[in-house]
Amino acid sequence: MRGTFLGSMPAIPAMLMLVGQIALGQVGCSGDGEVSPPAETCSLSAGELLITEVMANPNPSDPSVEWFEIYSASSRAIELTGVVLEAGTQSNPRVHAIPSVLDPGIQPGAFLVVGSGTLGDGITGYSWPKMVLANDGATIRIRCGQVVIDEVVYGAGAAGPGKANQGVSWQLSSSRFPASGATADQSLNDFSDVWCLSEDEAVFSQAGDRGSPGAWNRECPGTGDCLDGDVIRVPVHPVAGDLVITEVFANSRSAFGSADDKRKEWIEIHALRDVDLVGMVVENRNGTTTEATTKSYPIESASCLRLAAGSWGLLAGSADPEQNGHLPAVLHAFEEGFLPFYGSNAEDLATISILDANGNVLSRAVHPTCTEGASLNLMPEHCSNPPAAEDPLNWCSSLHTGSFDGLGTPGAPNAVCP
Ligand SMILES: [Ca+2]
Ligand SMILES: [Ca+2]
Ligand SMILES: [Ca+2]
Repeated sequence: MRGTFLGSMPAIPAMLMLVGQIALGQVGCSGDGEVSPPAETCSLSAGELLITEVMANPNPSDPSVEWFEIYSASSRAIELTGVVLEAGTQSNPRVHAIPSVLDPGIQPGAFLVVGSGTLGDGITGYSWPKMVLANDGATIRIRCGQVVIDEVVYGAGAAGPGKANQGVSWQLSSSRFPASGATADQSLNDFSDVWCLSEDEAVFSQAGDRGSPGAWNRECPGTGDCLDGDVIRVPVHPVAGDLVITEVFANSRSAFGSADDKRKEWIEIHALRDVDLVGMVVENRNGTTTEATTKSYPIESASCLRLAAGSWGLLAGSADPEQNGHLPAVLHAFEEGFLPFYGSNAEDLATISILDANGNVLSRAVHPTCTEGASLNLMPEHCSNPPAAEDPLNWCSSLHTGSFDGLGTPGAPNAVCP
């Protein structure tokens, strides 16, 4: 039956008994697919089921089987009787209620493909022959009564996945799947950056359609996901109060040469919670006002740049000890080097801010001018108190030796101020 229409075949309930087949035929819809509100009731919560893949424009040389994939993020086996499926534009959706006689159920962590035709061997599916997934875009929705379990709006200009490409599905990045049994937010698949066009080999179509119906998706590049060891995952972005800027080495002259060396300057950040620094921005300001000179350094990396709670991370102009003054391990080195401001005379203040991708300030240091070859060191008693770093009186010039070629405690707890 692979690759063939079965729309004229009778006895569809029997078809659905076939393991691993999407069957075609009448499954309780009538007319154009509109149904009355189901007599049978369901019991589901938002996010228990998620729409994870959409094939709206299959290759026409194959039977035009459109489908979408559902993943169960629930911790329980779910009965689908009475669940309402909608697909189509907001103004004219096709609506279908799953009757008890055809309820396929879905186990935790399992997939169910809802299709308008036959897919292929080994694919667990549910047939909704009247389903239409418009190529240009539409809303796919799963409802239980008036509760929206999940919905995805796709198409050109939509918030979610884009316009359908012929013969290629849109798939939610596997890195964005919640663990089975975890509480899922049905909005997690609402945005385009977590979807990508499938690059899977055909697993269901003789015409070479690409997708993974009923099987795990792959990881999408460019979703803002990051590498943590061998694992690609969603970064844990810090929020205000998670980070303290605890040390600044902004005046590398004298100790290392006659001018500041952009490879030898650094700042230290202390984390109060497990966070990732990828995607954040360091903003250095000469002075304390917005009118003053400002230079931004985006923290760009394939790595998550995890900074564990209680640890001290270095952001520097180089990761090479031979170049950076023999610093200990650097969490992130800026490709263009790094030159925090230090002020040209004793009255000058400088400001360093850690911003998130939207420009919100997560942490800020306002410090006095730096001595040549020595770091400015936030007093140890203030290193877990983010606002304290904004008071220049809480900083002192470090006298600590032995950690690198200058004076300071890079990557380690701060020294007591003299
Ligand atoms: Ca959604
Ligand atoms: Ca899939
Ligand atoms: Ca330190």
